[in-house]
Amino acid sequence: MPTIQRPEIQTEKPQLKKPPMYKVIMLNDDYTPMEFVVDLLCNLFRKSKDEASRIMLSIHHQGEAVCAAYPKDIAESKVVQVENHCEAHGHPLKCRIEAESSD
Ligand code: TYC
Repeated sequence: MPTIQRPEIQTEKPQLKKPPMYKVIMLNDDYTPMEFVVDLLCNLFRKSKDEASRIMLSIHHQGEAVCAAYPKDIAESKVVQVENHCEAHGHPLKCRIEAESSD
């Protein structure tokens, strides 16, 4: 009788690595209207009006605040979208990205 080789069954879950995340940090300035920043946070970062107002005030008082974190390519494209939108409306608002600590 030939012996049948059973295929090996994988019992452990494959360890999929999460991509490194990058924070999008928005900076304060003296010119961009508060309402414009709140609308931007709602539309580009999908924040509720309450959360957007909280983040906007935090930027206004602390100088900067984290809006969200994404994989690097998405974070970079958010910065471009924010800055293009602001430039198109004549506002100087800037943002930058920063790698999230991995622990
Ligand atoms: N400081 C601005 C003002 O007083 C409001 C503001 C908030 C601007 C957040 C930029 O990222 C910003 N109109």
